[in-house]
Amino acid sequence: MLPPTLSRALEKGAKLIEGSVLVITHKDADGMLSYSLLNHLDNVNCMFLSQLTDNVLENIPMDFDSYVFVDLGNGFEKKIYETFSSKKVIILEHHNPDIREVFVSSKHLNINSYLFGINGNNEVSSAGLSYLFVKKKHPFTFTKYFYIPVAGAYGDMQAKEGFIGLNAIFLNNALIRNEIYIEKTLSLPGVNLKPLHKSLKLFFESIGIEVDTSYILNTLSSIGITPYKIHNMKRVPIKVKDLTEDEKIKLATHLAIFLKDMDIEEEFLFRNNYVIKDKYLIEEFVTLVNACVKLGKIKDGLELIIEMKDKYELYEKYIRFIGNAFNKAYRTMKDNASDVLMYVFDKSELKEDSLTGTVATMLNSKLESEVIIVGYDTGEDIKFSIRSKSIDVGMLTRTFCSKHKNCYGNGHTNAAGGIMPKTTFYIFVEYVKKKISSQGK
Ligand SMILES: [Mn+2]
Repeated sequence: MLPPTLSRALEKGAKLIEGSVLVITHKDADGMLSYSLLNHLDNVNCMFLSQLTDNVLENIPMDFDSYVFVDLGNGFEKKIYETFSSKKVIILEHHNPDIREVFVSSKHLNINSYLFGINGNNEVSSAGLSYLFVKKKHPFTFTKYFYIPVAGAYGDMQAKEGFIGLNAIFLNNALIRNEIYIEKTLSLPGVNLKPLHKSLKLFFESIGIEVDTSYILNTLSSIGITPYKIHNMKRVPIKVKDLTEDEKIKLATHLAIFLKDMDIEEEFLFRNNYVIKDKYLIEEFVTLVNACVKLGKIKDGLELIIEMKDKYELYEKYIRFIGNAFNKAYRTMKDNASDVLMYVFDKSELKEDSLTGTVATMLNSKLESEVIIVGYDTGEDIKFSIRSKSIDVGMLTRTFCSKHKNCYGNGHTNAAGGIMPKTTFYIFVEYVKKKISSQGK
């Protein structure tokens, strides 16, 4: 159930926003999903930011009637209010505010989930708040798109232990309306995004077995699966989605026998997966949304999210976009056993400052270390993303930023980020290391 206080605030917000609207959102999957919902308001323009700072705030165009800050704005409430004092402003946030202060006026509304007793770390995403907001604005016509807040929660890694709170309500509604169904699928990494032989290689690696590509290709042929197909007169590797039901059964049977011979539990082979609109597995949907927004392809993002158009080709592009940078960081970090690992890219190595988050998430899943920090050197500042498996890096980042000049940072328990002057950034890294070692890790 929606807390009545939140319901009233959303209602107030729906009445407040009018005329031309500028949506200012975060350049990640949850931010893009939020925009796809807020785009259902009338007369909407958008702006994607990888990080809000005083400077960025001052450069936001002033010629709109209303402003919606979504997935960002936490910590900037006062500043936003001062900058847009004559405008109508709503902040839709799920980042933990340090001060439980409401910052409200007749023109300014701060809808941060925490102010309404909702944990923004795992109970609701920005896409969730955006859904509820648009629903208040168009209560009778806005009846679909429950899958979008579900994807937003997944994108913000809120569903690691299942969907809870408002996220669970969105999921139930999506299931009831058949926007999402649960399917048992082969548990292969990168399923449908990577070539089948690569997925299989990663699968074997995940259970500690090194096999070479030719072995996998031969095995596939030997059980009657052709690992390549002809597409546009070219020979391209197949993906799991290209397999017929019959071939899937053949492959699953073969893998099951293989695992049995190796004394490995068969459960490894299948898992429950959420399928969105009969088309995308939730993880690939979110990856593709992320690819669209990071590549600056907002129109493709909307076509993907709202119309379920096929955007698989953008994944290849995205991988080329980040692949080299990821490999470089991974190579330098992989043999280092420290608790805190850091890599700072310069402008020639990483094409976009908003990619630090993606690279950090990828490194965090591949490396054992407690904390991963990935920076981007802008010349004066370091824009960074920080990931951890068990430490509240959001709190660490916010605490540090509140005590140091010209530092901006925000985040959730396992994922945070910000921007700092270079010298302060290295102090921050030491601060994180000290915090980790004092926890006896
Ligand atoms: Mn978010």
